Amino acid sequence: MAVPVSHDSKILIVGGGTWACSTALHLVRRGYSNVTVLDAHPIPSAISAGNDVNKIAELASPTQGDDPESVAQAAAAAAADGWLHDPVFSPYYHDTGFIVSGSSLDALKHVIESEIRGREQEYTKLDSADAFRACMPKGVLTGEFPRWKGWYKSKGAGWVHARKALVSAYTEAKRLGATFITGSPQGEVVSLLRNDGDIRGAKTADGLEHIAHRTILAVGASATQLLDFENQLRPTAWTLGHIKMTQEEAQLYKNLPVLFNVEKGFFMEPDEDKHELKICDEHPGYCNWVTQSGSDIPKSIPFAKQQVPLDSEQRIKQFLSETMPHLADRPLVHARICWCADTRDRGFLITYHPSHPSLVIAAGDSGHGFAHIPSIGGYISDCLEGKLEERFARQWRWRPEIAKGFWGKDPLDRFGAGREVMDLPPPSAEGRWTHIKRESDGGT
Ligand code: FSA
Repeated sequence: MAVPVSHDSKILIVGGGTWACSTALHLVRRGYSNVTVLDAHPIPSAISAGNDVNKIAELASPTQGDDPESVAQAAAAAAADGWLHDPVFSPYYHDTGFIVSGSSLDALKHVIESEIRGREQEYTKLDSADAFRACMPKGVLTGEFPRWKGWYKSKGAGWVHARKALVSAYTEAKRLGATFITGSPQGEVVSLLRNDGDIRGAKTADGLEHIAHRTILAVGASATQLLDFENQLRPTAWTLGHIKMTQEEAQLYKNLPVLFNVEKGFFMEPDEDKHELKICDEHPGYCNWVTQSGSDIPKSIPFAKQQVPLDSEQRIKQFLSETMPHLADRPLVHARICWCADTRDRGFLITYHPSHPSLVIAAGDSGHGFAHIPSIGGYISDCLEGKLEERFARQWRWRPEIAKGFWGKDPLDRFGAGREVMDLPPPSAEGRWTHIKRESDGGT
């Protein structure tokens, strides 16, 4: 056993993205006085999935159950509480409503089972193109919505300004005393410090060893590059593109509900600063498979790219042509891939490492981690203190037994793009990526 943790223990957080900043904030709020965050990029990091103009957020109410759905709902309820009541986060939540939809029978069945059943009274059914169009001001949804069926709720869900919420968590954590060492080489972790079977901190690219009582590994999809996760994590990339809107369009598009088709993609209102409309095409994700020596299971290795594969751009255009054809020919002014890390059951992985007693794992966002920024750091802090409620500890445990064999192609309940996890083109295969020119603005 590692020595018990106290408020003056040195806590090292490896990573400075969504979950790391949330954890730093929760720890300093609890009175920890020696919290250090390391990240290779200044915050908000250009490669953090959380560095984004918007993400979908849905409110949820608390529940006591200990089955996977109840645990996920209880965690979502804690996040909702933060979005509604924590001044660090509440300015960034926009309760504009949500449309969830699909086009094929399989996808619609999934939407009903996962989203609608038991909550029918919250939603209005959308059965025709006119019904979709009526959810937004005239002139926004001009498309034909071929074969689309959906459900609309006007409140209790919407979007969050991801980057602003991330920066807000960072700023408050820093104000309350957390130390952030960012940029390369000083913040770039090259390895965890192994000592006597335990992890005692991390080494940065400048050669410094940051020794700590506890190390929290919260580096999102990069986690498998620092530690063997026994096949539990699959780094997977999603894709987004922006188009430029005029001043008048930005006005017309204000406060729109989120429109999400689980097999085509989604959009939210244009961002208020640059008047850009972000569109994501929906699909089971892309991986970058690399064979590993000594293992017959390949590993997906993230790389950064401010472009998307051409087939993704095609799907973005297709989504626009079905919903807002007047925008379908507008060029993308920005695009990027954005990495998440799936677990086999899409539950989080928040636990002490089974054989390194001073190492806390905070991983496995599974594509729905951002919306938890107000609260996830509280659970990670509970884990650090050895008091994570039993039902969360069980669902989020170290669980290689469910991740045996190669599961890397499993779409994991996602739709779109033929329901296949796709291979990313190599970063240098220029002919297979968009060629969007934009001065790097450090953001997304
Ligand atoms: O349901 C949601 O919270 C939308 S998450 C956005 C998204 O792009 C997913 O649509 C995708 O399937 C993946 O999980 C990454 O995140």
